[in-house]
Amino acid sequence: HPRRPARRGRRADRRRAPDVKTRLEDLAVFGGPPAFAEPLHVGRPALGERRALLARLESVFERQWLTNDGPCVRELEQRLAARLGVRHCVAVANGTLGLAIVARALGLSGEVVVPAFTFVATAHAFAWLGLTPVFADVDPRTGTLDPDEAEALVTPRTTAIVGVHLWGRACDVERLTALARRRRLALLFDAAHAFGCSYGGRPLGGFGDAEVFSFHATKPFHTVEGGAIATNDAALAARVRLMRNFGFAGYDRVVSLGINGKLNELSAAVGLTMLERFDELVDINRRNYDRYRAALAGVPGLELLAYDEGERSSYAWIVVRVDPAAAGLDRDVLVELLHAEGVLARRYFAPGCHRAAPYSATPPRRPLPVTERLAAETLALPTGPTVDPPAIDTIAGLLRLAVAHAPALARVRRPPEEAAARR
Ligand code: T4K
Repeated sequence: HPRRPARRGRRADRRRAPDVKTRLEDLAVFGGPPAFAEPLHVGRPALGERRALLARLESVFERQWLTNDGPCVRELEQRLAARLGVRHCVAVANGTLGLAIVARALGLSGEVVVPAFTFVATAHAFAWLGLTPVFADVDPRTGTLDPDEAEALVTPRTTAIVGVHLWGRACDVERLTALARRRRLALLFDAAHAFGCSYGGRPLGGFGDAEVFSFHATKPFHTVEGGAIATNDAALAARVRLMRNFGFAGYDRVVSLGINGKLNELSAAVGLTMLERFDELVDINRRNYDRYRAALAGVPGLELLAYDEGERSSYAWIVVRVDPAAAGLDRDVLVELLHAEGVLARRYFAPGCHRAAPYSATPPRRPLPVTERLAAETLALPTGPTVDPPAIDTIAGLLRLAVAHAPALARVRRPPEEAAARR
């Protein structure tokens, strides 16, 4: 198909979801106007009720107590512990630091088994401490750490197993718990995606030695930057609290190694306000997920990641797996096409961590075929309150149109660097 100039007089209306495109020549990669003039992001932050937030911020400024274990942080920790059903919840500056602090508090050394298919922060948190992340493959069905693969990587130097509740779907907690007990290893969960999700009907947060949440702005519950360490182990919680604040046990008494991992009062105020709206946001995400499911039904080669209806989920991730054999084109062609339309889909999580620096310098100890495939085939689409059902129909329509004309589109693929440079 030749490139056609954008049609005049039909600029996308910002207030109204654009029409579903039905003709190949209307696609932006072929010169048509982008479906969305205002780009749609994956991970667009939501906020709580603005007035409630401003009132909280006002009281923070009135108190002149801006950080260092202030009243908003304490209230947030209590509310989170209650919601997660855990005895201790320690708020931290971000999820990465949370993982690193808990690793230190547990005295980890040597090697830590982590899934290769995750955001790079899972590995970085341990590598930053001089530990060696050893990458294990994941279960093809859930994308989470495969317990057999994890066990095969345990050596005398291994001190911990780290599961990641990818996209809010729980790891095989039962088998990982049994493995950690059998091999006398610490068990941590990177619960960065897992706030508001459950396993066996219990909220994620209370499993293993500790679970670590991220409250980054892109998460459905957030504190702008932030995170929390959740645990039922009182001694571990006490150590983590000390380490979060330079090891201070009193006015001027330092009793352990520590770092600055504190959450500030402004962030905690955002968190308290977000909590009031969290269930409503989950309902919106659920609505969007159902709409995507209906709109993508029957498109060959596109499989929407399913959430377990028997569990609680935040439905915060809309993940599509693109099977190139059945769809006739690959994930990267769809990413290119969507970006041209103003739909800033993400290739979460590509490449696998083992292919990112500094880990790529060392070959993985075992092959990682499932990670390789998932990293090449998964695509995250926008959701949250800024994405409404008609927009979802438009996005799904683009994907449907692309797959229907796969051979013509397979040619639009460009190297990712070139595509990024054009954005
Ligand atoms: N473990 C796992 C499994 C994780 O996924 C993460 C973080 C961590 C550990 C570490 O937790 P933290 O230390 O971050 O608390 C983003 C987030 O920064 C990161 O928190 C998150 N996972 C990861 C999955 O996504 P990037 O590098 O993809 O961010 P960026 O800047 O490309 O933004 C993502 C999208 O969100 C973009 O399309 C733009 C949009 N966005 C972003 C921000 C910050 C907005 O629309 N507004 C905004 O304010 O990492």
